[in-house]
Amino acid sequence: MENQNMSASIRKPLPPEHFIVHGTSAETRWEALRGHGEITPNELFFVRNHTTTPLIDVDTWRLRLWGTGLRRVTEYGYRDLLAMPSETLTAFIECAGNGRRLFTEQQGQPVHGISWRLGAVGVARWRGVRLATLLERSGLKPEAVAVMATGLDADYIEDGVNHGRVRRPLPLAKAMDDVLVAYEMNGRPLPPDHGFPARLVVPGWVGIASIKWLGDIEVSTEPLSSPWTTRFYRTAAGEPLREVVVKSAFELEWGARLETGRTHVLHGRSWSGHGAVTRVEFSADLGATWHPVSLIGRPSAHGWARWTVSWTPTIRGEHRLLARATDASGAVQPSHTPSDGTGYQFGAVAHHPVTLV
Ligand SMILES: Nc1nc2c(c(=O)[nH]1)N[C@H]1C(S)=C(S)[C@@H](COP(=O)(O)O)O[C@H]1N2
Ligand SMILES: [Mo]
Repeated sequence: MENQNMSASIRKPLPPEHFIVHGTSAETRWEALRGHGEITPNELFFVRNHTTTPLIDVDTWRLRLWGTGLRRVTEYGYRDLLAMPSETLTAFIECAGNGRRLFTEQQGQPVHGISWRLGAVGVARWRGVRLATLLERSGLKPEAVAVMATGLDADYIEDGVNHGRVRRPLPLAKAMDDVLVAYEMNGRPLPPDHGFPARLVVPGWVGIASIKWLGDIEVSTEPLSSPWTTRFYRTAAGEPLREVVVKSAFELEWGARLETGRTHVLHGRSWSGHGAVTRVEFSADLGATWHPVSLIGRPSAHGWARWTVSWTPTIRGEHRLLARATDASGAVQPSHTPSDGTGYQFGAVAHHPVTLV
């Protein structure tokens, strides 16, 4: 075992200083984002795979649109997509289970599922065709209400149950609003691990909505469901998850060692599926007092806010750093996230451990 930081399911290199591997998936180490701008480079972007990254032949690939909500079945090739009017969108993709490990580490609650810390999120500049454009060109009927994209990766089998291909419905209103059928990520063709040749990008919604390796899109005059709305990525009460909750993270190693008696410029990012981040505060006394941080530039609607704060620690020992964000909907990160057992949507202020030496 020379390099254990490998996943047979992911094609790109996963250097241990950049990624923590979780089976078929890999999260980005937050300290690896230090020094980067708003965009997460493709090489550092987290990967969430239910099975294995498929390699798709772009010459024979077709995207098929079909269903009761369309006047006809329509197929598009890669070149057809590239020839259509394109749009560019800066948006994060975040797994609904991001932060899951903190339910246990911080709140002592048992959960099952991928034990992400906070690295299952990234921001990219996506280019592609609006889903609305594709639907309209495919003869969208006024009675259509739902759209379901299916990936070309292998069937997802869990505990002997075959759930079929990864797929998840979207209400038509969201599909027509701001969803992109993306073929470019940060100026390059989508890398295989991120959905080549085309994926959905559903701004603000849980990552599972952004289906990779698009094979077909069903449009229906009836509401649709899949195991990814009825069994996975739903609340304990059965509601399919939609927008992600507001969160923050420091661009700092978990358990970083910092010197006392000197001023450190700490960097971090905050994001939300409910609108741009409007305010971020910092606390070094477990939330007894909060101090404003400086936002870098103007946070974009679907990306993240970058910020810095100066801090001069004086007492050696184990310490916790806290950042708390507010978004445009007025939501503020709470000090505790009630657990419904699913491990999704951990939005409480994270306690980032540091050792002061
Ligand atoms: N076809 C397909 N699409 C998928 C997935 C998958 O396993 N198969 N994983 C989903 C989940 S759960 C997330 S969080 C995002 C992750 O996108 P990324 O791997 O590009 O970071 O892709 C989504 N789209
Ligand atoms: Mo996810």
